[in-house]
Amino acid sequence: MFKSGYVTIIGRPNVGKSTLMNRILGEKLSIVSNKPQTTRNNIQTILTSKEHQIIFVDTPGIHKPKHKLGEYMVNSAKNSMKEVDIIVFITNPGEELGRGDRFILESLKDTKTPVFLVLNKIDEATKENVAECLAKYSQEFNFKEIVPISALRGKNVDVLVDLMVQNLPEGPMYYPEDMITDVQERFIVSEIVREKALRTLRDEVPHGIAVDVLQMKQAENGTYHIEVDLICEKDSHKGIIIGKNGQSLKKIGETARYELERMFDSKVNIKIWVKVRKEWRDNQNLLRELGYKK
Ligand SMILES: Nc1nc2c(ncn2[C@@H]2O[C@H](COP(=O)(O)OP(=O)(O)OP(=O)(O)O)[C@@H](O)[C@H]2O)c(=O)[nH]1
Ligand SMILES: [Mg+2]
Repeated sequence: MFKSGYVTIIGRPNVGKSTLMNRILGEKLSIVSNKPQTTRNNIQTILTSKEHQIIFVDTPGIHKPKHKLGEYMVNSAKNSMKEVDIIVFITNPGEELGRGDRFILESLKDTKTPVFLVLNKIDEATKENVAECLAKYSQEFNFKEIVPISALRGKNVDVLVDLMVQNLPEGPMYYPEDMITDVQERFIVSEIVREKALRTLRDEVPHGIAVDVLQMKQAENGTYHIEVDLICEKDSHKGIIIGKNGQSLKKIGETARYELERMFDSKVNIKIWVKVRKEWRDNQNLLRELGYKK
Protein backbone atom coordinates (compact mmCIF):
# COMPACT_ATOMS: atom_id res chain seq x y z
CA MET A 1 0.00 0.00 0.00
CA PHE A 2 1.48 3.36 -1.08
CA LYS A 3 0.95 6.16 1.41
CA SER A 4 1.07 9.86 0.73
CA GLY A 5 0.01 13.22 2.04
CA TYR A 6 0.77 16.72 3.22
CA VAL A 7 2.52 17.62 6.46
CA THR A 8 2.71 21.24 7.57
CA ILE A 9 5.32 22.40 10.07
CA ILE A 10 4.17 25.25 12.28
CA GLY A 11 5.27 27.06 15.42
CA ARG A 12 6.57 30.32 16.81
CA PRO A 13 9.52 31.99 15.04
CA ASN A 14 12.98 30.49 15.56
CA VAL A 15 11.94 27.10 17.02
CA GLY A 16 13.70 25.20 14.19
CA LYS A 17 10.99 24.52 11.59
CA SER A 18 13.25 25.09 8.59
CA THR A 19 16.14 23.21 10.17
CA LEU A 20 13.85 20.21 10.66
CA MET A 21 12.56 20.28 7.10
CA ASN A 22 16.08 20.54 5.67
CA ARG A 23 17.23 17.71 7.92
CA ILE A 24 14.43 15.39 6.77
CA LEU A 25 15.08 16.17 3.10
CA GLY A 26 18.85 16.00 3.51
CA GLU A 27 19.16 19.20 1.46
CA LYS A 28 19.13 22.83 2.37
CA LEU A 29 16.00 24.12 0.69
CA SER A 30 14.84 26.58 3.31
CA ILE A 31 17.09 29.23 4.80
CA VAL A 32 18.01 29.20 8.48
CA SER A 33 19.28 31.88 10.84
CA ASN A 34 19.34 32.56 14.55
CA LYS A 35 17.04 35.56 14.03
CA PRO A 36 13.29 35.12 14.39
CA GLN A 37 11.10 35.55 11.29
CA THR A 38 13.64 34.14 8.87
CA THR A 39 11.15 32.21 6.71
CA ARG A 40 8.61 34.46 4.96
CA ASN A 41 6.80 32.14 2.54
CA ASN A 42 5.38 28.64 2.69
CA ILE A 43 8.01 26.41 1.16
CA GLN A 44 6.95 23.04 -0.15
CA THR A 45 9.32 20.08 -0.39
CA ILE A 46 8.84 16.46 -1.33
CA LEU A 47 10.24 13.27 0.19
CA THR A 48 9.65 10.16 -1.90
CA SER A 49 10.50 6.51 -1.21
CA LYS A 50 9.21 3.24 -2.62
CA GLU A 51 6.47 3.10 0.01
CA HIS A 52 5.48 6.73 0.50
CA GLN A 53 5.56 10.34 -0.60
CA ILE A 54 5.41 13.09 2.00
CA ILE A 55 4.93 16.71 0.98
CA PHE A 56 6.21 19.08 3.66
CA VAL A 57 5.26 22.69 4.06
CA ASP A 58 7.75 24.86 5.96
CA THR A 59 5.96 27.97 7.17
CA PRO A 60 6.80 31.40 8.62
CA GLY A 61 6.77 31.57 12.43
CA ILE A 62 3.41 32.58 13.85
CA HIS A 63 3.73 35.90 15.70
CA LYS A 64 1.87 39.14 16.29
CA PRO A 65 2.35 41.00 13.00
CA LYS A 66 3.63 44.58 13.03
CA HIS A 67 3.31 45.34 9.32
CA LYS A 68 1.72 44.01 6.13
CA LEU A 69 4.63 41.65 5.46
CA GLY A 70 4.06 40.12 8.90
CA GLU A 71 0.36 39.73 8.16
CA TYR A 72 1.21 37.98 4.90
CA MET A 73 3.60 35.65 6.74
CA VAL A 74 1.17 34.72 9.49
CA ASN A 75 -1.65 34.20 6.99
CA SER A 76 0.58 31.90 4.95
CA ALA A 77 1.30 29.79 8.03
CA LYS A 78 -2.37 29.66 9.00
CA ASN A 79 -3.46 28.73 5.48
CA SER A 80 -0.99 25.85 5.46
CA MET A 81 -3.08 24.10 8.10
CA LYS A 82 -6.07 23.71 5.83
CA GLU A 83 -6.38 20.47 3.92
CA VAL A 84 -3.26 18.77 5.22
CA ASP A 85 -2.97 15.25 6.63
CA ILE A 86 -0.75 16.04 9.60
CA ILE A 87 0.07 19.24 11.48
CA VAL A 88 3.47 19.26 13.16
CA PHE A 89 3.59 21.82 15.94
CA ILE A 90 7.15 22.60 17.04
CA THR A 91 8.26 24.16 20.26
CA ASN A 92 11.39 24.19 22.43
CA PRO A 93 11.96 23.05 26.01
CA GLY A 94 13.23 25.39 28.66
CA GLU A 95 10.82 28.18 27.87
CA GLU A 96 7.50 28.91 29.51
CA LEU A 97 4.40 27.80 27.65
CA GLY A 98 3.55 31.37 26.76
CA ARG A 99 0.94 33.33 24.91
CA GLY A 100 2.47 32.62 21.49
CA ASP A 101 2.10 28.85 21.81
CA ARG A 102 -1.30 29.10 23.53
CA PHE A 103 -2.54 31.23 20.63
CA ILE A 104 -1.44 28.59 18.10
CA LEU A 105 -2.89 25.68 20.09
CA GLU A 106 -6.14 27.58 20.58
CA SER A 107 -6.48 27.98 16.81
CA LEU A 108 -6.03 24.19 16.45
CA LYS A 109 -8.58 23.11 18.99
CA ASP A 110 -11.36 22.31 16.52
CA THR A 111 -9.20 20.70 13.87
CA LYS A 112 -9.87 17.10 12.87
CA THR A 113 -6.31 16.76 11.53
CA PRO A 114 -3.84 14.87 13.74
CA VAL A 115 -1.47 17.27 15.48
CA PHE A 116 2.04 16.12 16.50
CA LEU A 117 3.96 17.83 19.26
CA VAL A 118 7.64 18.08 18.35
CA LEU A 119 9.90 19.31 21.09
CA ASN A 120 13.01 20.50 19.25
CA LYS A 121 16.48 21.53 20.51
CA ILE A 122 16.63 18.82 23.17
CA ASP A 123 20.41 18.94 22.75
CA GLU A 124 20.23 22.22 24.70
CA ALA A 125 18.00 20.90 27.49
CA THR A 126 18.29 18.58 30.46
CA LYS A 127 16.23 15.37 30.64
CA GLU A 128 14.18 16.94 33.45
CA ASN A 129 13.48 19.99 31.29
CA VAL A 130 12.26 17.79 28.46
CA ALA A 131 10.04 15.66 30.70
CA GLU A 132 8.53 18.72 32.37
CA CYS A 133 7.88 20.37 29.08
CA LEU A 134 6.21 17.30 27.57
CA ALA A 135 3.92 17.04 30.59
CA LYS A 136 2.99 20.72 30.40
CA TYR A 137 2.11 20.66 26.71
CA SER A 138 0.18 17.38 26.94
CA GLN A 139 -2.13 19.01 29.47
CA GLU A 140 -2.81 21.82 27.08
CA PHE A 141 -3.74 19.82 23.97
CA ASN A 142 -4.59 16.32 22.83
CA PHE A 143 -1.61 15.53 20.58
CA LYS A 144 -1.64 12.48 18.33
CA GLU A 145 2.08 11.89 18.79
CA ILE A 146 4.75 13.47 20.97
CA VAL A 147 8.36 13.42 19.80
CA PRO A 148 11.39 15.10 21.39
CA ILE A 149 14.10 15.73 18.77
CA SER A 150 17.20 17.65 17.86
CA ALA A 151 16.81 18.82 14.27
CA LEU A 152 20.32 20.24 14.35
CA ARG A 153 21.95 16.96 15.42
CA GLY A 154 19.45 14.72 13.63
CA LYS A 155 18.43 13.03 16.86
CA ASN A 156 15.09 11.14 16.72
CA VAL A 157 14.22 12.67 13.35
CA ASP A 158 13.91 9.20 11.78
CA VAL A 159 11.45 8.22 14.51
CA LEU A 160 9.40 11.31 13.72
CA VAL A 161 9.30 10.49 10.00
CA ASP A 162 8.21 6.91 10.75
CA LEU A 163 5.34 8.23 12.86
CA MET A 164 4.33 10.55 10.05
CA VAL A 165 4.22 7.66 7.60
CA GLN A 166 2.12 5.62 10.04
CA ASN A 167 -0.40 8.45 10.23
CA LEU A 168 -0.64 9.09 6.49
CA PRO A 169 -3.53 7.75 4.43
CA GLU A 170 -3.20 5.49 1.45
CA GLY A 171 -2.73 7.75 -1.55
CA PRO A 172 -1.17 8.41 -4.94
CA MET A 173 2.22 9.75 -5.92
CA TYR A 174 1.40 13.46 -6.26
CA TYR A 175 4.75 14.54 -7.70
CA PRO A 176 7.38 12.89 -9.91
CA GLU A 177 9.73 10.80 -7.76
CA ASP A 178 12.81 12.90 -8.53
CA MET A 179 11.19 16.22 -7.62
CA ILE A 180 12.27 17.61 -4.24
CA THR A 181 10.65 21.05 -4.25
CA ASP A 182 8.28 23.19 -6.25
CA VAL A 183 10.08 26.48 -5.58
CA GLN A 184 11.91 28.16 -8.44
CA GLU A 185 15.69 28.41 -8.67
CA ARG A 186 15.38 32.22 -8.69
CA PHE A 187 13.57 32.10 -5.38
CA ILE A 188 16.29 29.94 -3.83
CA VAL A 189 18.95 32.39 -5.08
CA SER A 190 17.17 35.37 -3.52
CA GLU A 191 16.72 33.46 -0.26
CA ILE A 192 20.39 32.50 -0.06
CA VAL A 193 21.40 36.17 -0.42
CA ARG A 194 18.82 37.14 2.20
CA GLU A 195 20.16 34.47 4.56
CA LYS A 196 23.69 35.83 4.24
CA ALA A 197 22.38 39.33 4.99
CA LEU A 198 20.50 38.00 8.04
CA ARG A 199 23.66 36.29 9.24
CA THR A 200 25.99 39.21 8.56
CA LEU A 201 23.91 42.10 9.87
CA ARG A 202 22.72 42.84 13.36
CA ASP A 203 19.77 44.36 15.13
CA GLU A 204 16.79 45.66 13.24
CA VAL A 205 18.39 46.05 9.81
CA PRO A 206 18.14 42.46 8.52
CA HIS A 207 14.41 42.19 9.18
CA GLY A 208 13.75 45.00 6.71
CA ILE A 209 15.62 43.34 3.88
CA ALA A 210 14.26 41.85 0.68
CA VAL A 211 16.14 40.51 -2.31
CA ASP A 212 15.03 40.94 -5.90
CA VAL A 213 16.85 38.90 -8.54
CA LEU A 214 17.32 41.17 -11.57
CA GLN A 215 19.31 38.80 -13.70
CA MET A 216 20.42 35.19 -13.69
CA LYS A 217 22.22 33.85 -16.77
CA GLN A 218 24.57 31.00 -17.42
CA ALA A 219 27.39 31.86 -19.83
CA GLU A 220 28.74 29.35 -22.36
CA ASN A 221 31.69 28.55 -20.11
CA GLY A 222 29.21 27.52 -17.40
CA THR A 223 29.63 30.56 -15.14
CA TYR A 224 26.45 31.97 -13.65
CA HIS A 225 26.05 35.75 -13.77
CA ILE A 226 23.67 36.95 -11.11
CA GLU A 227 22.57 40.48 -10.27
CA VAL A 228 20.33 41.28 -7.35
CA ASP A 229 18.86 44.29 -5.61
CA LEU A 230 19.21 44.12 -1.87
CA ILE A 231 16.35 46.25 -0.68
CA CYS A 232 16.23 47.95 2.70
CA GLU A 233 13.73 50.35 4.17
CA LYS A 234 15.77 53.30 5.46
CA ASP A 235 18.64 55.44 4.15
CA SER A 236 20.46 54.85 7.43
CA HIS A 237 20.26 51.08 6.84
CA LYS A 238 21.94 51.35 3.47
CA GLY A 239 25.17 52.54 5.07
CA ILE A 240 25.06 49.75 7.65
CA ILE A 241 24.56 47.12 4.96
CA ILE A 242 27.50 48.40 2.94
CA GLY A 243 29.63 48.76 6.07
CA LYS A 244 33.00 50.35 6.67
CA ASN A 245 35.01 50.19 3.44
CA GLY A 246 32.26 48.04 1.99
CA GLN A 247 33.25 45.17 4.30
CA SER A 248 29.77 44.11 5.23
CA LEU A 249 28.38 43.98 1.71
CA LYS A 250 31.52 42.18 0.61
CA LYS A 251 30.96 39.50 3.22
CA ILE A 252 27.32 39.05 2.15
CA GLY A 253 28.42 38.71 -1.48
CA GLU A 254 31.26 36.29 -0.77
CA THR A 255 29.30 33.97 1.50
CA ALA A 256 26.38 33.96 -0.95
CA ARG A 257 28.71 33.21 -3.88
CA TYR A 258 30.32 30.33 -1.98
CA GLU A 259 26.98 28.67 -1.33
CA LEU A 260 25.61 29.35 -4.83
CA GLU A 261 28.72 27.82 -6.42
CA ARG A 262 28.20 24.65 -4.42
CA MET A 263 24.54 24.58 -5.31
CA PHE A 264 25.04 25.13 -9.06
CA ASP A 265 28.33 23.24 -9.13
CA SER A 266 29.69 26.09 -11.31
CA LYS A 267 31.46 29.39 -10.96
CA VAL A 268 29.21 32.23 -9.90
CA ASN A 269 29.57 35.96 -10.38
CA ILE A 270 27.27 37.95 -8.18
CA LYS A 271 26.62 41.69 -8.12
CA ILE A 272 24.56 43.17 -5.32
CA TRP A 273 23.03 46.65 -5.51
CA VAL A 274 21.71 48.14 -2.27
CA LYS A 275 18.46 50.08 -2.75
CA VAL A 276 16.17 51.90 -0.37
CA ARG A 277 12.41 51.45 -0.68
CA LYS A 278 10.90 53.38 2.18
CA GLU A 279 8.71 51.25 4.43
CA TRP A 280 8.29 48.56 1.77
CA ARG A 281 7.04 46.09 4.38
CA ASP A 282 3.84 48.12 4.59
CA ASN A 283 3.48 48.78 0.87
CA GLN A 284 1.08 46.30 -0.73
CA ASN A 285 2.37 46.91 -4.28
CA LEU A 286 6.02 46.51 -3.37
CA LEU A 287 5.20 43.40 -1.36
CA ARG A 288 3.51 41.89 -4.37
CA GLU A 289 6.42 42.81 -6.65
CA LEU A 290 8.82 41.14 -4.26
CA GLY A 291 6.83 37.92 -4.34
CA TYR A 292 4.92 38.23 -1.07
CA LYS A 293 1.55 37.65 -2.62
CA LYS A 294 -1.32 35.31 -2.04
N1 LIG B 1 20.74 23.74 19.51
C1 LIG B 1 19.88 23.60 18.52
N2 LIG B 1 19.63 24.63 17.70
C2 LIG B 1 18.74 24.45 16.70
C3 LIG B 1 18.05 23.22 16.50
N3 LIG B 1 17.22 23.36 15.44
C4 LIG B 1 17.39 24.63 14.99
N4 LIG B 1 18.30 25.29 15.75
C5 LIG B 1 18.77 26.68 15.58
O1 LIG B 1 17.68 27.56 15.83
C6 LIG B 1 17.76 28.72 14.99
C7 LIG B 1 16.47 28.88 14.21
O2 LIG B 1 16.33 27.83 13.28
P1 LIG B 1 15.34 27.92 12.04
O3 LIG B 1 15.28 26.57 11.43
O4 LIG B 1 15.68 29.08 11.17
O5 LIG B 1 13.97 28.23 12.82
P2 LIG B 1 12.52 28.51 12.19
O6 LIG B 1 11.54 27.95 13.14
O7 LIG B 1 12.46 28.06 10.78
O8 LIG B 1 12.48 30.11 12.28
P3 LIG B 1 11.55 31.16 11.43
O9 LIG B 1 11.71 30.85 9.98
O10 LIG B 1 12.15 32.48 11.80
O11 LIG B 1 10.17 31.00 11.95
C8 LIG B 1 18.99 28.51 14.11
O12 LIG B 1 20.07 29.19 14.68
C9 LIG B 1 19.19 26.99 14.16
O13 LIG B 1 20.53 26.59 13.94
C10 LIG B 1 18.36 22.13 17.39
O14 LIG B 1 17.85 21.01 17.31
N5 LIG B 1 19.25 22.39 18.37
MG1 LIG C 1 12.12 29.07 9.07
